[in-house]
Amino acid sequence: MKDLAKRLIQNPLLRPADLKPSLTGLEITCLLNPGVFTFEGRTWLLVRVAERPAQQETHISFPLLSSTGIQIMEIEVNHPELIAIDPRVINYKGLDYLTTLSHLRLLCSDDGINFHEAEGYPLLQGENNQESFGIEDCRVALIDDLYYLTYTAVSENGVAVGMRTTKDWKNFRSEGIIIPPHNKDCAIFEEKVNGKFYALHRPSSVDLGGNFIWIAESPDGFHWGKHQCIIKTRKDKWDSKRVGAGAAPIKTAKGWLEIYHGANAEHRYCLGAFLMDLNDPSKVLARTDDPIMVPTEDYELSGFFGKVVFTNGHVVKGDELTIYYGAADEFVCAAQFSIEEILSSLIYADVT
Ligand code: MAN
Repeated sequence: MKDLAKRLIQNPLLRPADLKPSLTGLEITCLLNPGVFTFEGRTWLLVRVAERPAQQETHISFPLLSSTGIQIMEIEVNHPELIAIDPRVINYKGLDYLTTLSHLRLLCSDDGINFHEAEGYPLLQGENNQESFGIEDCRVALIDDLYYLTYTAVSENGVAVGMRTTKDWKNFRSEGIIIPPHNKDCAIFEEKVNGKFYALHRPSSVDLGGNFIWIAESPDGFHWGKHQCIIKTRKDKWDSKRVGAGAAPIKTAKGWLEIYHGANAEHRYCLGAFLMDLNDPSKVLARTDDPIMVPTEDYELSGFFGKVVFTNGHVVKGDELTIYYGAADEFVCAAQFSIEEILSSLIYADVT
């Protein structure tokens, strides 16, 4: 299927071998799903780095954070109580675990293409028992002079939205879990609307409801309420199984434009877009019928988890939208779009 993305010829911009593991004994398995922001005139990525020990044929092993540091869990591949059918998650003795432990790493660039690790900036790791399986897929929103980081905080208690704030990327304040499990894909609008903060997020219910996008309001950016479901999965389409917001919505004359991911039952992740009312973002005005980006390149089709394009960060310059995205859950890539072209592909009817 044709899509609207102009992929950079330099893709993949980053591969696991490009960075050093955070600890001796671990390997970087995946670099993926970066948050993106501009700071001191440069483009920055907050890359998700997923690590685990080198795997042996006889055992599955992965790191966990505990109060005493990183511990390695090792399970025999033939263990009768092990279910290992998804490369990302396993079930052992009835409990779910992730196969890698993720932290977030800061990389910067003068041209938006060549990124290097910035010296003197910390890496961001899970900090407490709500983050013991790692922190993932961080969105960055700049409001006034404060950066709001919203990320997926994973632990045995579930998958939740954690928040940290910073002004200088050296000192961070933990704001704790702002939305409890099961929830992820939280993107805060970078401007208040009628004096209120707004955020998109994605609760999941296994038995009733679905993996739908919701919107919430807040008086201060930390306490969220008035939740409403605004975008649902669509039967038999590319986004039939789950949908989730990308980065902060883009303000256009026609409304707030959101790039989102959608997956089908075969776990193929594509990107689409929808448009929210400028004065009341809980009103969805339009949505793309077809995806605007589909995994088609080799680096998107095969990797740690193939057939995935997943974005949670971008840079806007006039009509040019550069999205940074995780490809096949293993590489960091970039692609450019025309915002006008995305707006023209929206359908103004039957949007949920
Ligand atoms: C989930 C998350 C993402 C990941 C996709 C595709 O939505 O774990 O981090 O990129 O699945 O595997």
